[in-house]
Order: sequence, then C-alpha cells, then structure tokens
Amino acid sequence: MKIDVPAILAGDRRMLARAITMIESTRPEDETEADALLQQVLPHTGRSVRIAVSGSPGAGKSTFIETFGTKLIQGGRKVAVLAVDPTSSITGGSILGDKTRMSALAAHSSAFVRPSPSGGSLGGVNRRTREVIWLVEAAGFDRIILETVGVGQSEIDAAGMTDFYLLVQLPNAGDELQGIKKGILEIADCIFVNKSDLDRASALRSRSELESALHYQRPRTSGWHIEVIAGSALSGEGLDDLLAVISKFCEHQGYSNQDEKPPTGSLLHLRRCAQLTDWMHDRIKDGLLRSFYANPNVQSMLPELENQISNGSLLVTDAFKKLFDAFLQGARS
Ligand SMILES: Nc1nc2c(ncn2[C@@H]2O[C@H](COP(=O)(O)OP(=O)(O)OP(=O)(O)O)[C@@H](O)[C@H]2O)c(=O)[nH]1
Ligand SMILES: [Mg+2]
Repeated sequence: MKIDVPAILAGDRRMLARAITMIESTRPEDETEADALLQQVLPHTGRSVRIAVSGSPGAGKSTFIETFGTKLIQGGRKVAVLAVDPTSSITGGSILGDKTRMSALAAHSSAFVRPSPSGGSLGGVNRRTREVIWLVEAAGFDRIILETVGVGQSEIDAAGMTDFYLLVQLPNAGDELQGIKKGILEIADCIFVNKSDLDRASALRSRSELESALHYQRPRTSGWHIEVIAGSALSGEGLDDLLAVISKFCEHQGYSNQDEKPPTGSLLHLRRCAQLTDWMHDRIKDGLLRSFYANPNVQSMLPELENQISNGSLLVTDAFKKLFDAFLQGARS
C-alpha cells in the first residue's frame, strides 16, 4: 500500500484514512511500513488538545461529541474523532447507528470521524490508537476526541494517551457514588452531567453530590480542581462552560498557544513524556511476556513444574527460578 506522506501533511483525508488502515493492520509487512511512516510524521505531531470522552453506555457520549465537535469547528478548530467500534462494545450497538448520531460532524470538511476496531479489547482503545492520534495531528487536526466506553482497562488506556479526561455521566439522582466507580473519579479532569434538558433539578442535584464527593478526592492532575458541569448534549447547554474549563486546563498545563506543541518543560509536555515512558514499559512487559511463553525451554518445562506445584512437591518461587534460568539460557542460545 503506497502512502504519500506529503499528502497526509496537506490534509488529504483519503490518504489519512489509508494510512490509518495500514497502521491498524496486523500484517508483518504493513508493520514495517507503518513504523517508517510514523518516523516521518512524528515531527508534525503534538499540536493539539487530546480529549478522552468516557462514560457508561447510553450516557450520551456520541451525541455529546456531535454537538461539541460542531461547536469546536465553529470556533475555527479541526476535529478528529476516534470512536469506539460499537460492534465490540457491550451495548452491542451498530456502526451505522453511531454514524447517524455523528452525521453532521462526519459530513463536515473540518472533521474526521473514524470508528476504530478495538482489536479485542473492550472500549475502542487499541494498541495502535496512540499512533492514529499522531497521524490525525500530522494531518492538521488540532482537537482530538477519543470516545471510550467506561469499562475497566480502556479507561486507563485512554487516560494514558490524552491530555484531558472528560466523564459524561447520567443524572442518577441519589446514587452518584454507587453509580460511578471510584477509579474513574481518580482520572477525570471534568465531569459533564448530561441530559439536564430532561430533568434540570435532578441534574443540578447530581452536580452538587458529585462536587461533594470530589471534595475528598485527590485529582490526578495535581493543583487542578475537577470541574462538574450540568448540561445537555442535545440542546448544547453547558458546552460554553466546558470550553472555558478546557481552556483553563490548558493554561494550567502551560499550553496557551495551541498552534504549537506544548512548550518543553510545561506540565503538559511533562505529562506527555511520562505517558511515552509508561508506554515503553508496557511494551517491554508485553514483549517479555510473549517471548517468555514462546521460549522452547520454558514450554518444555512448564507442564511438569505445574504438576509439582499442584502436588506440593515444589515451591512457586523455586519453579519461577528454574523457569527463569531456563528462559535466559534459551534466550542466549
Ligand atoms: N434528552 C436527551 N437525550 C440525550 C442527550 N444526550 C444523548 N441523548 C440520547 O441518549 C441516547 C444515547 O445517546 P448516545 O449518544 O448514543 O450515548 P453513548 O454514550 O454514545 O452510547 P454508547 O455508544 O452505546 O455507549 C440517544 O437516544 C440520545 O439521543 C441529552 O442531552 N438529552
Ligand atoms: Mg456512542
């Protein structure tokens, strides 16, 4: 597949789509080409605000992204949406349904909407999502929205590749604390209590309950106060407030001029550096794990050692030492 890098940099959407397909491909020959492509686009990445939009199924994430994305475009921004592949989400929705939900945005010349295959992991973040973000940045998109269903690991993954984490939440009067897993409060930078057009009183109640819950919460971004907004993805209420919060957040992170990359040494720059280091360690762990279990020495010893552990004739620590020595020997030869 021939990828024309200057065309991507000039904003050619068909070439961008083709490049993403190649990046997401699992064919070994594509992987080599993908790495070369990433090397070339890397200097052109980073000039954007990367926003994770998370929330339970049906909270209104897609509707929100449609309205909010359109608003960003009206403000002169170029918006790329990397959306969950609904076929793999627990709601079992359909891609078609989601496309119609974001139809105005998808049709806009300043927007790029891409449902990404989740590659076996729930929630739409796959092992290539980070690199897809770089590609859309290189193509000139300066607001990146990553939609993930709020399920376990995908939330953590999404937080590890974005700057600002927005939780879209339903106004479940009374059970805010049960409704939201504690972990998500720990990674959110802002909470949007959605559907306030249906019942304004309960949305406002939710907001104040959340605010008191957050009082005892240490924000993931030190020195940042997690904002709670009551609004509506349908009517657009609360979106101006959200824009103001994001802009305040960027200031807080030392990222006022978003036509450039975050300045070296700014909080946002440091966060992105830490994300890359974390990612490298994840890759190391992945790679080691895979080569450990693929090692012929390990494979031949494993069943017998498992037996011995089960019948109590061998300690787990001793089994580990034997296996690890055998692995190292196998790796050397
Ligand atoms: N009244 C009202 N309805 C809304 C609002 N936002 C979303 N909805 C409706 O809620 C339903 C779910 O919205 P989606 O945007 O698909 O929610 P989602 O979080 O993307 O759902 P999944 O992708 O399935 O996880 C749809 O029927 C929307 O029309 C809102 O602000 N007000
Ligand atoms: Mg959705």
